Amino acid sequence: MTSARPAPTGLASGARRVLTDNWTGSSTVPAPGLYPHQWSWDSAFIAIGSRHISPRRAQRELETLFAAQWGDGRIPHIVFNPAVPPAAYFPGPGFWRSSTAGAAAGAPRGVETSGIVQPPVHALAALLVHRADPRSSARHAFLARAYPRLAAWHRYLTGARDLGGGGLAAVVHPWEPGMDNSPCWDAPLARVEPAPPGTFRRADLDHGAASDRPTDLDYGRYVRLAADYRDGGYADGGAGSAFVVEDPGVNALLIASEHALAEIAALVGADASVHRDRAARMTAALVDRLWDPAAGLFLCRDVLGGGPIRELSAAGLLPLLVPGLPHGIAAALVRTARGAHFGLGHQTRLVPSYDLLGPAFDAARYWRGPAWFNVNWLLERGLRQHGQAAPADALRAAALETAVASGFAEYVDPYTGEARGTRGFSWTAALALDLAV
Ligand code: 2M8
Repeated sequence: MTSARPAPTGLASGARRVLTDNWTGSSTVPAPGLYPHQWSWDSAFIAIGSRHISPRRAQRELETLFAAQWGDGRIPHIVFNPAVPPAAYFPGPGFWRSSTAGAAAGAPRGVETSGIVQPPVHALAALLVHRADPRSSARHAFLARAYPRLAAWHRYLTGARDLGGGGLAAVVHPWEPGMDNSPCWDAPLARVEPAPPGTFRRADLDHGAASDRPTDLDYGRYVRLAADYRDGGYADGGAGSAFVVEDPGVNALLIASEHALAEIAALVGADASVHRDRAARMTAALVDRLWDPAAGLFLCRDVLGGGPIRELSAAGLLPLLVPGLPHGIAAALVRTARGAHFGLGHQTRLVPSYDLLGPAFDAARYWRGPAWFNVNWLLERGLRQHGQAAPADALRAAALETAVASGFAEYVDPYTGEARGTRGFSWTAALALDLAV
């Protein structure tokens, strides 16, 4: 229990219903229709919530994802369900062709996956799932089996993905940081020649309003980047990649997860100091490379373009989650969150994904302004960690009310809380449940 105010009526039963309806027997879809497979960071957030319903089910959620890990350590961003018709989602297994195109990178043979990754929230999720029921966790050797998977995952991100050479993990596709059409990607994406419109069919528009989704031009560029990565055998570090970005959200989650991995290591009798040392080194690199004192925010860095991307994204607030963040920087982040760009606690119901005053702000369009529940859950946790109990309590109450009132929407208008995107969205339900208990 994090605050005295009770959760809104119907929250727990509604959230449980969403998570039960979206459970396939081995994992949970983000939402039927729009997202009919297993997504990586969705499953981490879902496990954080479903541990309150069934710790064993939360363990299974993560184990199903880990079973699709590649030999080089990457955890793919989608694990495809073979029972779902190929045309139901684009790009599907026939596009990624992981088991053949990813063979050199160690893609598994028995399951089809995408070849890119998503933010590494998994060690944090695994630790929280373990804590929900340590006896069930021990009985199933959950942490003992998860630890080598998670260690290999972090080695991949800090090794092959240190494409900028400065000690941070880089992303090679806008889908990797999970904030698909963030205005932060506009400049680096402008260098990418889009795949011609007639060469693919957007299944997402069968389920979502075009005005809530990325544009066709965005999709053309997403397809080009993914196809080029695939055609290069999903190898990292070649000359071919046209999009290489260091994102503060991805790296903050990696550092927070590295701290969690240190705790997991201690629990399974492995060396925790490797993880603590790496977390400290990455925290220094994060501050050194991405902190912008004038903006009072962490900025993305365009590795190929050679400089900071001057767009203010909620990803730049996520380092609040980093335990060892210098005090002055944490205080500046709180000021920025409460200021005119993000409006925490006065102008907005929930923190928007992008700068309220930014030229590209759009309250309806996906990651270009709407508020997302995972981002707000992470910020609530970060605020609390840095001693900001009052704004954390207020954010928690707003998230709970908005989750129920919106029908557990995928995202909402940050000012009004009006539902956007799909409804009955799994991580909204899961994280609301986690905030409520
Ligand atoms: C969205 O991304 C997928 C591609 O990965 C899509 O638009 O089809 C993003 O919101 C991403 O963060 C999320 O994990 C995924 C599934 O919920 O949907």
